[in-house]
Amino acid sequence: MLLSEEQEREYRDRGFVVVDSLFTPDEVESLRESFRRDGEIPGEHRIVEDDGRAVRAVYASHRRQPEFAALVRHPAVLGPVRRLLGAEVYIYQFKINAKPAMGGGGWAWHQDFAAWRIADNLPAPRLVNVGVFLDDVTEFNGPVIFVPGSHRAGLVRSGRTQSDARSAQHLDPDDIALKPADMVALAAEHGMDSPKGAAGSVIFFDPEIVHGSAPNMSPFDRRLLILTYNDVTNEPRPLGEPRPDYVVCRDTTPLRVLDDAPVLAGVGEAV
Ligand code: HL5
Ligand code: SIN
Ligand code: MN
Repeated sequence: MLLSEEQEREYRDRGFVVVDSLFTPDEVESLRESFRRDGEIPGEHRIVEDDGRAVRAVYASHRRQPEFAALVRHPAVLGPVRRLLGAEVYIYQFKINAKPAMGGGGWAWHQDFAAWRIADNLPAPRLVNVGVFLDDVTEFNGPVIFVPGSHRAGLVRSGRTQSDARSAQHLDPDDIALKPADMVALAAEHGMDSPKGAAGSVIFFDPEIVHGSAPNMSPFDRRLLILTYNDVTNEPRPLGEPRPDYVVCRDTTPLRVLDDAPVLAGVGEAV
């Protein structure tokens, strides 16, 4: 399974492309169930909102839940990613941003590669992000907003922009947030776009595209799963202690496509 030429062109030009309803409602339900199970497991990999209670994000679920282990090797995801990068790939990061109804927090304007360069000394932006909608995404529940084409100019800022880390476990977009003046200029040049769609839709997006999202004040959850694949030859070269394996996976073994359906029904192995 691959993207069409037009979809591939859109990814390169605009920095993201949406594939509607790539996964069926049954597959989505299986992933949600898996997330419910995984969300119960305490540990550092589970990041909470500032109130100390609601779950903000959960990392590395593909290490604990077979459905997610299968998802990372799903042909509809891994096929396009390998093609976009023209390389063998492994999972650099796996996270689910929970953004629950009635108060799930927002994510500041940022570029992902800035975080990975600062925190992991990652050599190049040779990655592809894959966002999987676990809920219907609408204008109400805090969709991700992209600045189309902003990936083409590289990093806007390369250092931390906030000195107090918001999270002890990972770099929060707050720590590398773009400045208001950056956003004024970027929006004037490129405009903005926020893909909406049914649960099961997927966004492929560039590691250097500027993006962020507002809090979720709606009564609808907005769970977003994000898989980040890295070119196996682009290993991080941490200057100090490497970050925990649940934030930045160390296993760089090239992923092989699982070719049998139903791959999301729990037949995968941990990766
Ligand atoms: N939380 C990630 C990390 O690597 C970085 C963010 O959206 C990706 C900016 O710590
Ligand atoms: C992100 O940048 O990782 C996430 C944005 C979001 O979940 O809205
Ligand atoms: Mn991001």
